Amino acid sequence: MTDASSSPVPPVTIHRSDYRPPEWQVPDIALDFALGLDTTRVGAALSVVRHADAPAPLTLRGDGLTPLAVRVDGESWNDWHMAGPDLIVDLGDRARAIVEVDTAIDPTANTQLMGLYASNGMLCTQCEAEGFRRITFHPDRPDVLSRYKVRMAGDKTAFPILLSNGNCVAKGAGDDGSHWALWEDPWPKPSYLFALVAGDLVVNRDSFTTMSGRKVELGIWVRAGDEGRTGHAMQALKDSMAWDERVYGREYDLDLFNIVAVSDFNMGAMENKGLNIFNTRYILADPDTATDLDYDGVQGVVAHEYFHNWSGNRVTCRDWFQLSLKEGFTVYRDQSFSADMGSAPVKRIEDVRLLRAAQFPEDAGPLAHPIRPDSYQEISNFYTATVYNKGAEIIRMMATLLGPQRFRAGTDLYFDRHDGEAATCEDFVRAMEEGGAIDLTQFRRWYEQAGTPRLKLTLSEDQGQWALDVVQTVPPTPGQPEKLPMMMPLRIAAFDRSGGASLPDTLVTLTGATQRIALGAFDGRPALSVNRGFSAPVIVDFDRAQGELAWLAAHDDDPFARYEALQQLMLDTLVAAAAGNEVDHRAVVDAVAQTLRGRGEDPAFVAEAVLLPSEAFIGDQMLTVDPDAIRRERLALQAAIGRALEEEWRAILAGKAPPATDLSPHAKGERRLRGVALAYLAATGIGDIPALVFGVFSDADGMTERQAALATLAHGDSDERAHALDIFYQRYRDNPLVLDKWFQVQAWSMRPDTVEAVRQLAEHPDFTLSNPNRVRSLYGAFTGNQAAFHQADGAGYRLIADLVIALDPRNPQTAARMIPPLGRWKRFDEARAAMMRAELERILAQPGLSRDTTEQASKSLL
Ligand code: 0A1
Ligand code: ZN
Repeated sequence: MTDASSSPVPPVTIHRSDYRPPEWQVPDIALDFALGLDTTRVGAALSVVRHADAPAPLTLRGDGLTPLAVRVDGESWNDWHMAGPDLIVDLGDRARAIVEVDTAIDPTANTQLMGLYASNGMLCTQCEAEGFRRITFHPDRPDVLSRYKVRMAGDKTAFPILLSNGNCVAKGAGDDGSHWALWEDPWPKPSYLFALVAGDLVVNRDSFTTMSGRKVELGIWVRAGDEGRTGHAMQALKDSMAWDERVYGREYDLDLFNIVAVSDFNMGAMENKGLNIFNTRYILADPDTATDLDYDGVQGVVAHEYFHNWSGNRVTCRDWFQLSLKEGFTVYRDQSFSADMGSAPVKRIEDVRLLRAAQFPEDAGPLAHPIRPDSYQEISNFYTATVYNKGAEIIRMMATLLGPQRFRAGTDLYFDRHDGEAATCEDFVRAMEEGGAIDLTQFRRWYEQAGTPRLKLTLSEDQGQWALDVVQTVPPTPGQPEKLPMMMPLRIAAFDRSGGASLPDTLVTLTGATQRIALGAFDGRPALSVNRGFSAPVIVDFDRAQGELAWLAAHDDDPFARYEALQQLMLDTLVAAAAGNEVDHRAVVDAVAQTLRGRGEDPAFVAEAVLLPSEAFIGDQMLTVDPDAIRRERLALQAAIGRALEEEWRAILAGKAPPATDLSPHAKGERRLRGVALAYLAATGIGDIPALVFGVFSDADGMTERQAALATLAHGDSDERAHALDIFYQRYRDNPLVLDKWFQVQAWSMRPDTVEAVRQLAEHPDFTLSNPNRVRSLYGAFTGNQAAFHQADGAGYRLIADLVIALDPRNPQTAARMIPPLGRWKRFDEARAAMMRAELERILAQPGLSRDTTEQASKSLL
């Protein structure tokens, strides 16, 4: 079934420069819900106050709604009309009024999962960014903040649990089997933070006492049977609450904090005030069903949503162009939290890997935009890696430039000055400038300019004194042909390879298009460690001396820089090989062997460091991406490392895996390394390996090992592969999150028939377009499988375009998110580029295409 409630609206471009303050504010709002899965009646009473000097009509945004009754100050009212989907109420020269509007909605027909929708028999909401207008007419812009009173009534059997934001202040029952609850949220909030949940849920309860001694009741609500898998999320929540007090001085501000997990959800989770709603994927975890990465995901997302209570809710965004104000800052906060809770270098490696995998390609393609965009057609398309992850890097750079104390002074000033307000990115930067006593005039360009800066480095020597010359360029991006140099912190060090004095870790502030950095005296060319800790989100071009990368991989005192050196060594080898050059694998093999020696101490770091760069990242280094050559050469290098170090890999696997219940960083690291060992051994094609991998699969006492072994087998064509997939399916067919993994490992497969396999999996009885997790587990994994998606006959492109066309009428947000991989056509050969463009055009030719998909597909063709 498709979502008929909202008809396609022709794309209109909204510009940041057009911002005007609201003419009407809504200080108070009372909502009355008569809940039903097919029909929910909504009565809204908005107390409105005019802020415009002269009389102005009241514009209430709607999406697929019909006003059933309109009253003003208690009287039936006729002075209203519809302007497209919106309701315009003429209030004459009134300066304030109570405006009541009744509507009715059908949550079951809401397949977009925006507004109020039904999921598994329960009702829940998703309002960010513009979903509230699918529930009732409202200004629905983040600079209109209201105090909410919510009354909800419904059948007690169908909806035993009734939740909304704030505190439950009254409840009761009717004599017809219904019951009701009244919720009040004392904190004024924008409509995108409104939430309501009604359903049959069970709770894991706990409590947290804040730094001022207030006791907060915590509840994690899930479907019966899932409560045993909420412990990790609860611990993450309590850890987050304590961390935000300790690190940012921020205390929680209600007596209640609820989280509800739902299985149908477009994104990861949502920070609704006092009532976070989560994708089950980021709440439920136990060792039998969740991998260590899943555990980390739960911890990171619980923290992210909790941290939004200050960076997002207490201080919100003035308009959606400011999205990175809350998202970039909150990602930076959750990254810092996870680093504190586990291994900081490993966390940094993971964050940088994600940035390079998701954000760098975005910044280099047709959908590139600054972290504070200048225009959009559909805001849902701007929940991007740029706004989130590059946004976090921008905050991190300010933290680096200021140092911890001054950064904290800046954030204190920001929170104090803007508490209760809808703020801008400019407000944040100004607080950093004043609190941190720094001039960030030039730094503001990070908010304005898209594109990943490139630093071209050269070393020079004059009478034994060495210097580093840096040339900075920022590439042109759509609408921004010319760029100015950015201000950025660059951490460097230089080592004398023969053991002489070195230049220790040094922070340089780059500002110029060209800049010379004195390194001091060295006997010969020093080994340069640059962009340590990834201090700036840039691409570095630097011709290394023979053996320099291998030396740094072994000796650099910054773990991130050691990781980078080994990755660069691998990349150089792979890019040369994919371009058709003869390469020698020995340097990489030796460096991997050397790194493996540290595995006893820090297996997690070693596992990250010896992992080969992804196929996509190798492609990013090439003028024209050659997916087949990349696959071939990467497998060849993997096999070479597998064979040369066969004994080491076997030794890693011969040891006993730590118990799956041991979630210490060391145990997680050991499991990660075992997974890497499986992949290296499997690449060798040695005869007994499938049996060995199958043994790991069968003996596994938890999902980390089980999934790693299954994913490894899924690349091959052994009997063990089919057997393991079957066992896994039979065991977990009733667990949707684990079944997602079953689809995912097959879509990731390096087998040559993966396009066809994915097409067939889409016909599987357990596949459905209604569940975004399932769609992502099959098709999202597939687009990440470079050689399969870019199969030379274009079948992969067709598969994704067919999906977009089928999914768009039902869930435009999720459909539009599948388009960016097709937009990378400029990076591929002419034949592939033409086929990718043709699929984008075929999508655009569909009648009634959503605004989401239209914007992404049309921009992707430019
Ligand atoms: N603010 C949320 C992200 C989010 C955005 C839109 C959504 O609509 C489906 C849902 C969630 C976050 O950053 O976690
Ligand atoms: Zn967020």
